[in-house]
Amino acid sequence: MKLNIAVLAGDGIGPEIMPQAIGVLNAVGKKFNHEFVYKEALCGAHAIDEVGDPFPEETFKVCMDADAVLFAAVGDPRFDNDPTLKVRPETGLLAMRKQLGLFANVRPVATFDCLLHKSPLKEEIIKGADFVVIRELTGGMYFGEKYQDNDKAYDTDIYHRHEIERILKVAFEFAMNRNKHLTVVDKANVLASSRLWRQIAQEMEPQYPEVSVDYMFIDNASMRVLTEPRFFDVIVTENTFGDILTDETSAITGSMGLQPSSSLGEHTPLFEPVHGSWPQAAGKNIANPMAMILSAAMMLEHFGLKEEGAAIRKACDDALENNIRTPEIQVEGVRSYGTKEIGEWIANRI
Ligand code: GGG
Repeated sequence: MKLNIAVLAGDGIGPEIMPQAIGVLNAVGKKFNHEFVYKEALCGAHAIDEVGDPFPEETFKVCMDADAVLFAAVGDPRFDNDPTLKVRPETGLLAMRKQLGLFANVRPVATFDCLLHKSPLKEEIIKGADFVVIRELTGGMYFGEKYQDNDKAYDTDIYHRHEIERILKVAFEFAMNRNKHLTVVDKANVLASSRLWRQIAQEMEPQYPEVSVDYMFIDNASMRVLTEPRFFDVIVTENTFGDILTDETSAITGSMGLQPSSSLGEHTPLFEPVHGSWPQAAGKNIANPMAMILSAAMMLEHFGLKEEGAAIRKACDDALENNIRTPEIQVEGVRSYGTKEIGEWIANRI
């Protein structure tokens, strides 16, 4: 198979973790006889610095022409402390999702047996946890009308029926292909937008009679993912709740550096780690490249390359089992490995 891949390394640790994913993909290409063609493009703070736009038109074209986008992360503290700035690295991320129509962000949460003790949660609670969070990605407060002056500010949490229906369809279908249990997470006791989500989910239930559906408020869900993670199979939720909930679930996996994701929708699918750009770690060769590498595995699986995806997952498991780990998940007293060394180890293991 030939895949044209748009490569958006972005900011912070992005330019360090991206080459590791590419090294692993090259090893997969060699072993399984596939051709992966990469085209790099600018996004985030780098793109603002170079062309004044965090998601330039040229990058959009590269993404649209590609079969898949591999994206690392955006964000730069230079843009964080001036509340009046309208152009930020993150506005590029939102523009990218909107312009590519990437409305469904799929974030799997699973444990690694050898890392159970690294979680701040009790092993007997998290062992065997395996669920997927489907986060709506192009609506809600992130995109609703905003206003800000010195005395007042607001964000509008707006959802339209068609946006809710299409993400719920993705979630029901995921549930059909898993353990047929869907949890709709909302705040329907307070928010009108949540009540519309709940109403539409209830209308759709009869189309999926095999799926058992429950409804949970976000505050309760935030607690239950940590106290009873095995309860969940597929969670579907709106943009902001999904962002927060999936950072929280890194407590289950043991590190933010282990959570990959895919973003699916109308145009080119995109694959990215859940974590951000971690600017404090940039240039130090300490960032965990596994979420980026596992995002590449999700990309291959999306195109039906199951064996190839499994080979990457197995190589990552082997690295963790052999203590080839970055500092945040390393066993006490054992030397930890750098971003580059881990990437190379995994690529050699393919
Ligand atoms: N790889 C994800 C990333 O770059 N995250 C930075 C960020 O600003 N995230 C907000 C969001 O995902 O909505």
